[in-house]
Amino acid sequence: MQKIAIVTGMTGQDGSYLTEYLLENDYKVFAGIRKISYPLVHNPNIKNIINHPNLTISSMDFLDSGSIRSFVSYVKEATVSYMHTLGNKVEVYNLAAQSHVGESFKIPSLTHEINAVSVVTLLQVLKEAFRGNFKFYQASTSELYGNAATASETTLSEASEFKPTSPYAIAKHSAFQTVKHYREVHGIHAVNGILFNHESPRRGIDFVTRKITMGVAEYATAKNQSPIRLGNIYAKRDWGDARDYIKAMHMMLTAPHPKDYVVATGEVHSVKDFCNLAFKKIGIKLEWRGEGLDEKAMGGNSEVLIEIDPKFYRPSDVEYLLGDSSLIQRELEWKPEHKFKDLVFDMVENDIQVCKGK
Ligand code: NAP
Ligand code: F7E
Repeated sequence: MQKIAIVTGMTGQDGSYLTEYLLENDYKVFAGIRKISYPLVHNPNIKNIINHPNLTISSMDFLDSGSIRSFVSYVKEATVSYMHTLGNKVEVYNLAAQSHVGESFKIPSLTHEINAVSVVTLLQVLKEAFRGNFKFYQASTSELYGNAATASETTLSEASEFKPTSPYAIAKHSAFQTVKHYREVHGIHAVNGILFNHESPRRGIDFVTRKITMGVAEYATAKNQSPIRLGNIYAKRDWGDARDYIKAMHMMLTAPHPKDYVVATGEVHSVKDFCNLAFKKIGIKLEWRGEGLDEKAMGGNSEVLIEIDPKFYRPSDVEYLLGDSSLIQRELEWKPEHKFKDLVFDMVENDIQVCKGK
């Protein structure tokens, strides 16, 4: 029986790893991408798969509902012969989003359109095209909790309260409810993966982890010796490895019953911890001096390696996110394989190779 998957957001961090994983597992994958993405052949995330015979790439932009309709209709036509097999359902992984929380404060309407409204359109179009013959994974997020845990520093689970505090989180909260609606009212196998932060060498350059590892690599290769400028270095996150998290997405869609799960490591670190470890990889022990906007990290010969820049503060930030993923570990036997230190070192090493042009 041919397994079919639709992936949105294939050019991004998670979409590229997930598509690779599905192709390795004998899926035929249909990816909807926006053509304004920079030329696909130059996108390092997808260089391993771009010419794969089981991958079909089509144009689809969440800001154009007609393109969502055409894309789904194209996949329906292309897969109609496979769909006659009883029990064969298309697996849809909805990963496309305006995924930058800080940016969402500057472009709230666009963020809402892409992250919330498009999810309604996509689900409705899929329901019309495939009736009940599809399963739906929604890339939900720990940002839904907002600062629910900050004061008490508690662990967040499926039972914890959502208190979204950014336009990004508000839009993702709306999408979360939409998915629940299609599951409960229309009987679709539709699930929300409540994923805590996850990183990799393919992380977008504007997210704090990659910004730090690229800054360290530029320093190590003498490409750029100016200080890395950061915002809130006291924010704490439960950082996992994207290569573990995409497996959780697949497990959720192939599980017998649709359910929302938290995916997290259960370990928390501050942005400052991340900086210390990233510089340790190149043999530098940071020395922190000063407070507030004057806080700086110095290297061995007293040169400034990190500075604070209020430009990177957000109107409201989520200070503390630590997840409890015991439900998915118990019910679906998912577990995080990669350790935090290995992730940080891997990202620095990868960026050193990028800086050397390899
Ligand atoms: P990412 O690297 O930023 O990828 C986002 C993807 O969405 C890209 O392929 C991007 O395409 C696509 N996209 C953006 N706007 C679009 C539009 N208007 N129409 C169609 N596609 C569009 O994000 P990620 O880190 O892989 O995250 C994947 C998903 O998980 C996102 O929904 C994110 O919100 C969610 N999430 C991420 C994390 C995390 O820690 N990484 C945690 C929880 C949830 P272009 O290449 O054209 O820009
Ligand atoms: O920020 C602080 C910033 O942008 C992490 C997305 O994948 O995970 C991600 O959202 C923390 C925040 O990720 C800088 O204020 C300090 O407290 O790397 P980030 P995020 O906002 O946690 C969630 C789960 C998602 O769903 C999102 O899609 O780091 N921070 N200085 C900084 N952040 C950035 N970006 N840049 C700085 O210079």
